[in-house]
Amino acid sequence: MTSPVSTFETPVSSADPFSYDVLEDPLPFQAELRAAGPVVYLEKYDVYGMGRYEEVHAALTDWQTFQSAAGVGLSNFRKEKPWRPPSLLLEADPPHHDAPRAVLTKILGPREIRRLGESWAADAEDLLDQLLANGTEFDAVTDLAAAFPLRVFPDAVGIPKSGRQNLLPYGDHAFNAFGPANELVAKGAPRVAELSAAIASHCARDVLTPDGFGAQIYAAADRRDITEAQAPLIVRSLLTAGVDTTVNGLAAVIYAFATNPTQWDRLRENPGLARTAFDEAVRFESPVQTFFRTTTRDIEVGGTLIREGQKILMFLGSANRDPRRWENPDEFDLSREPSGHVGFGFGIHQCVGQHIARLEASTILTALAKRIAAIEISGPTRRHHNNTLRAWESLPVRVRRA
Ligand code: OVM
Repeated sequence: MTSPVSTFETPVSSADPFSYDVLEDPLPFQAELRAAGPVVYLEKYDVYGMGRYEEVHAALTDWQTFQSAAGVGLSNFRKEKPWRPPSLLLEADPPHHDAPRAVLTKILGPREIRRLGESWAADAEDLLDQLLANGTEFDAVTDLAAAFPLRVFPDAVGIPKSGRQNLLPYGDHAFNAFGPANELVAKGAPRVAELSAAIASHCARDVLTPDGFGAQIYAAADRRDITEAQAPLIVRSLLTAGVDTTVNGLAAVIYAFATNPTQWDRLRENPGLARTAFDEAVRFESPVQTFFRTTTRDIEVGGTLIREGQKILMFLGSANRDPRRWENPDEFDLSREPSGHVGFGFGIHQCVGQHIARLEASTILTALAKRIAAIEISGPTRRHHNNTLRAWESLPVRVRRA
């Protein structure tokens, strides 16, 4: 008998990962993807998909083979003009990537941002005072998950007070733009010029407060760590990547607690679990569901030969629920060790703002855990559809005071 080495055929899927049904609930599609194989050809978009942890993790780690500079969306920057000047971090590879990355790594480092914790704790208390003064029912998306980041993050960057209403719509479009040119992108198109101009106006040296991340980025330009021309684009990265992500990360953790009350009891008994809870929610919901890479050479993955120049869709949310890697992946469980999840990516591009995100989340969760004995969903929940984000439009909740 001959060994059947040449009979392997890459599984093919005709599914659309950016369709209404998948965006409404991606879990059934992700399970099919993982079951089909380590690499699946997604014929609708002529891309390869990876839904299992092992391959997603390996691709994220191998930046030499799986490049970012051709864009981390479906659009191939080698062939198509990007909708905006590419990000100097997200859409770049070494060596160009490294100076901007080093600057942000320092500014957003765990020690560097510690000073923000105290004032953010006061902001969290104040927000909850106002919220609970109006009663015990509210929308956990608008009134909490969006309200808190919008209260603390733009000030931390140091942008002007006016124009902040553009941050969420701009981020929503930026994350849609990583996907195909579907109706979600079309819906955002009419405002692109206006929103891009508004965001760019917040990135200029002279509008930024002297104490924020923005000013620190310009200080790095003054030291020649980066060029003066790079500085505004690095500020833009903070404003693009730092708002919708944390809003949906907070919404994810609040939803997870509202639907898992015994886990809320655990957090209340041990508020030191706030950071773990946030990371577990990032694993569980994966606010950033997907990113693409582009191959720089022919490579074999799981028996499939992928040609140079192919787009690869990495399903971070699917990897984070892969039963090959996680015990009971569909359970939100504070006793788990969630580190190793790929919800912040992995490797050289791993979320540079993750310490900020954890600080925002742990601050608001700690304040909530002190005052709130129970959280429950009090009405119909609504997803917000986005080509990249797993997002919420509305989470009506009722809370019981401690
Ligand atoms: C950026 C950026 C980084 C991460 C995510 C992201 C829109 C953007 O550098 O602009 O999503």
